[in-house]
Amino acid sequence: METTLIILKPDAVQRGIMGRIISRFEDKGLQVVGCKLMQISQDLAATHYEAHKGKGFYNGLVGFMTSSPVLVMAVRGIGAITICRNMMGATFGSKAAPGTIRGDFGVSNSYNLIHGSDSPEAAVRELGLFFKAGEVIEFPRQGDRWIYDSSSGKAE
Ligand code: IDP
Ligand code: MG
Repeated sequence: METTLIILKPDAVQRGIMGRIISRFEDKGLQVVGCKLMQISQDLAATHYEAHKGKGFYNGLVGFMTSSPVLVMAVRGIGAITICRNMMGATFGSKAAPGTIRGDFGVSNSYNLIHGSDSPEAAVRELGLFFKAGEVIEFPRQGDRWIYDSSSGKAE
């Protein structure tokens, strides 16, 4: 089981498409185990995106992410990190494939609707940046019996 950090960026919140994006993850069988609307501070945006510091788009990125509230989510499932990245699509809305979130909902390369952790290490780090202890709740889901095949003793 993996838990990944998803951020619905200011454009997704302002455009009123949070529900449709969340539904895609729920429809897939992933579980939302943390969720809150928040205004990202300059410091938090800088820490979150520190790997991009110095790049041409960095100042614009930090400005965008702090310009209006975001919805942060912890999303859980077997292979959730890769599954979510694939569902998000390529970074640029102009290039993202149809069927992906970025491919279906946007055309912009910087206003690309969604962030998702790109590795297990990044997920742990980023979940720790955005959620306090107790804000991510790993609760059993009734429907998991029909989401995963556990007949071999191991959910898959
Ligand atoms: P990712 O979000 O698909 O992981 P990254 O390369 O990690 O993509 O870039 C982080 C974010 O920075 C992107 O989601 C996008 O909002 C922005 N970004 C990346 N490259 C560019 C660019 O060339 N122009 C404008 N914005 C960019
Ligand atoms: Mg990235």
